[in-house]
Amino acid sequence: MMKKVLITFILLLITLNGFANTINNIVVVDAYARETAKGQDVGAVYISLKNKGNKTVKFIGASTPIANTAQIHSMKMNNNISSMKHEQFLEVPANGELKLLPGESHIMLMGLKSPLIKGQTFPLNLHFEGLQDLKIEVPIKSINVDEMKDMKM
Ligand SMILES: [Cu+2]
Repeated sequence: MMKKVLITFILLLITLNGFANTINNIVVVDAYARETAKGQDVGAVYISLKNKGNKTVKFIGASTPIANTAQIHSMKMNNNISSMKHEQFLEVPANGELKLLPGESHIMLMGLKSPLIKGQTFPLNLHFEGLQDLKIEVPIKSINVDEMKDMKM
């Protein structure tokens, strides 16, 4: 019985590793994009990056074949209006985590070549300073329309 549990556990670990997107000590814990409304040519990707190494890593941007550009944006509140700022990089702290969360930061996709449809995925290349790209598939989830409407550059 113990043996079976152990084997199951090992198999589970292998499976999890198979799905984890890891390169150079960087692990993508969670990534998703919001589906886009009709006629909308911008989108947002939210992501959590874990750094398993003991050196800070600079996340410097992303690219995808489905959009003309992808930029790292942070959001700030000013008089109840949220505005976005293009960041040249964000740091993934050593043995820490960088989270791009709704209302805080995101990877902005600009010039979308096709709408983002719930249930589909698209490829995204994550760029890190001095390191190899990390290629992931981003699942598309349904939107909270209000949040997107409030976005202003
Ligand atoms: Cu943005």
